[in-house]
Amino acid sequence: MTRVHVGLGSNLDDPRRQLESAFEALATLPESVLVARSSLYRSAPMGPADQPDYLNAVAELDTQLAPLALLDALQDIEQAQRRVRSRRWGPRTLDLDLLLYGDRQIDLPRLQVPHPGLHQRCFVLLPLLEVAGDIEIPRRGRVSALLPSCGPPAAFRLDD
Ligand code: A4P
Ligand code: MG
Repeated sequence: MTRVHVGLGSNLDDPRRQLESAFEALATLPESVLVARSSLYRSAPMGPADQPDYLNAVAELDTQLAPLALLDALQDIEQAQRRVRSRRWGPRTLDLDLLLYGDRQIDLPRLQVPHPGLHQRCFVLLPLLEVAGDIEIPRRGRVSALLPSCGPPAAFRLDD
């Protein structure tokens, strides 16, 4: 088993419900166990401003799926929640990013791990800290060292 972290994001069609369904789907992934889920965090959009605020969260899983098989499974979940890919950084019902795959560094056309933007994004680092503690991000350092210089946008934890 390898411990992995998945970032969830949504800003369309009832984002809270989108993230709830995504957590349910992640809990049923083959050869995998959902270990922990973070709170939900709200933030203004990074990128084009003419779109709704986002909700983001992080899931922690143990998996025997290889990295590309896991990416396929994440994209199947996105499709099942009717994600329509339009412009880059545009609004979406569900975005699942493979943030970390153990301590592996992967640089394939379809998959870069750690996720390229992870270390700069408050809306990823805050929920990651909640589930993974002060984890080391390959090439980037510990979450606690990255948090002071993350964002904007700022991210705010929602009450449960
Ligand atoms: N891909 C490569 N590496 C990965 C990885 N580690 N995890 C490839 C997932 N996918 C990865 O992704 C494009 C391609 O990236 C995939 O086909 C996959 O093979 P996409 O999800 O179709 O495109 P995208 O998400 O629009 O682009 P990108 O650059 O991945 O954007 P991000 O980084 O996902 O950011 N603002 C707030 N507040 N909160 C957000 O969550 N998210 C985005 C999208 C923009 N603004 C946001 C937020
Ligand atoms: Mg993405």
